[in-house]
Amino acid sequence: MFRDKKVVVVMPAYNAAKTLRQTYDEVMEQGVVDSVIIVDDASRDDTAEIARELPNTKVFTHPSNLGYGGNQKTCYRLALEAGADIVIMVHPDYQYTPKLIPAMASMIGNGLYACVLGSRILGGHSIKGGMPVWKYVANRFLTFAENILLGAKLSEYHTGYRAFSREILNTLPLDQNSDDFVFDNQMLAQILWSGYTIAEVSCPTKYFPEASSINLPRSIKYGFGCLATGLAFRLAKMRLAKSKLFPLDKEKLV
Ligand SMILES: Nc1nc2c(ncn2[C@@H]2O[C@H](COP(=O)(O)OP(=O)(O)OP(=O)(O)O)[C@@H](O)[C@H]2O)c(=O)[nH]1
Ligand SMILES: [Mg+2]
Repeated sequence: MFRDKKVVVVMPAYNAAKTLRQTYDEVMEQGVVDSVIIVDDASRDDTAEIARELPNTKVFTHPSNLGYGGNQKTCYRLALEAGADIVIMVHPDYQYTPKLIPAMASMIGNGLYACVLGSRILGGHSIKGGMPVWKYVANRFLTFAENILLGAKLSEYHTGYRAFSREILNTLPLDQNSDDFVFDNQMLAQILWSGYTIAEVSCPTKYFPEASSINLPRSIKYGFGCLATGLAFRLAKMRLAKSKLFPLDKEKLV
């Protein structure tokens, strides 16, 4: 709990057996998390079996692999059903330290922000932490392009460490988004479309052999998806094209 608010951590999991327990243990050590929801996207390893052994944890298994975005849709639906006031997504591959959970929960719980990101770029140590140089360069380029297209000023759009208020999850048309990795990007664009301010905290980066890491072909697809999202947003703002992702009745004019 943060004050009287229920804090739920969601973990979209796919072949995360090697790192799931360690991530879970550190999440619970923070002392503010009421329960964990793990959605297993038809993993080929023991992710679901390990998840079922964890206390205070709801495990949901997709019958077939839907993808990272499809997984998150289930995560947020279940978190709302569980009565969460503050929802924090932590990847079960132990790349993001759970030690930031209390800080992120308080920024949402105090009513200051409806969305907080753990940024790997802000601290300036992402390459030292093992982020491949090509990922760093792609991240910086896409972030630059998206800041222009979306009219925002974020240090990165590609982190998987995110906290949300209940209200924002109820507001966004998440079902319209992709089931693939670009879901993450579409969600941030929808948050900006709805007029919310996105907060960032710096987060150390960790890359190690057991961690899951998106490969080059999927990264390229993701990169083009991000640019397409930014363009769709800008065209919708200029009233030049309609987009289901960015409905006019949810637009906040500022
Ligand atoms: N549901 C689903 N989840 C996936 C899939 N691939 C990866 N994941 C999960 O999504 C999370 C992020 O995937 P990663 O491959 O680590 O991608 P990333 O963290 O955005 O990129 P890196 O910075 O390179 O690690 C991990 O926790 C995986 O368990 C998939 O095909 N389906
Ligand atoms: Mg990863």
